[in-house]
Amino acid sequence: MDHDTSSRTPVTLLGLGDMGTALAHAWLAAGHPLTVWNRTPAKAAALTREGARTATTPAGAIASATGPVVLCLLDDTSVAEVLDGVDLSGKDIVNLTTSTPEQARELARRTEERGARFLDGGIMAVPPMIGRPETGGYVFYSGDQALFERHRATLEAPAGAKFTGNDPGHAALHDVALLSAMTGMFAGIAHAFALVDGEKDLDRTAFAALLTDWLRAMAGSAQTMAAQLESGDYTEGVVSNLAMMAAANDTLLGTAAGQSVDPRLLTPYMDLMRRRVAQGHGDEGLAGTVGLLRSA
Ligand code: FVH
Repeated sequence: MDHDTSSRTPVTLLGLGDMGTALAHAWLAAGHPLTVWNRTPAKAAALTREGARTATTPAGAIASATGPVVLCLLDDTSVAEVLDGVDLSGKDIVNLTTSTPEQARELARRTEERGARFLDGGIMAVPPMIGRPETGGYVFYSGDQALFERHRATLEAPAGAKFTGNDPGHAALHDVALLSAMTGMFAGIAHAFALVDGEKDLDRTAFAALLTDWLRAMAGSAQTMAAQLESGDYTEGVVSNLAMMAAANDTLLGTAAGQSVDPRLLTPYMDLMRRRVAQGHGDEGLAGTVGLLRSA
């Protein structure tokens, strides 16, 4: 790379797992001077050959940091262990470790008490998407907005950056909300494949293409639900009403039984739909199930 590294903000990165290593390569490729630390030092070897400086302790790495100190560790417990007893005063801490909103808020409080500025991040990408803008990977950030703006260009080197607000828990909340929706989608996909799996003359690859197109077409229902939740009118824009969908669930369950498929991934949500219909809201869409979940 022929970047002028003297003009790029130096980055300090703690954690060289799969994601940390991908981030490290991206910052080096973009010409940022990089200091790395990892609990298992061998993981830094290749990066050192590419020009990264290696620190032997988290305290040493952070003490010499003049730009963002990025943590990309396994979990909140490992972050606490790595930062334990380290002087954070005047440092810019950016935590990209997956956490709950409460963990992020608590970490913000603890690091700011120790004199640091704090940003939390939630990575919406897998390692091969890092450093490749065409894949659409990005990171949610929340916390100190001035800190985000100061380091925005540096943070955008590995992946896009979306600031979600001053509440340090909001990046994690966005991250976990999207991952939760993804988990539900994976459950639906597993159920769909289970239905067709026993059929000898059914082409799974062709079926996957149909499934993908259908899920893509249905994903727009999130916008309809958002509009209904905003207005409080859950009948607004309804094209498929809840009473009809709840009745159709019997067909879904009957088919599962006929195909010898356990319906357990579907029935909890079907129960919510049935409860909402029983409350007299069969003319609505699905927005009413949100309130039922919140009062669970
Ligand atoms: N990889 C992915 O697909 C996802 C994509 C979305 C975001 N996640 C989150 O990113 C964080 C790091 O994930 P990772 O893929 O790098 O995870 P690992 O490869 O398992 O590496 C874990 C690193 O954490 C270090 N570590 C673990 N425990 C401790 C500890 N007690 N003290 C110090 N360091 C610790 C570990 O060190 P070592 O095992 O190499 O010595 C790795 O550097 C994570 O929050 C994902 O949820 C990734």
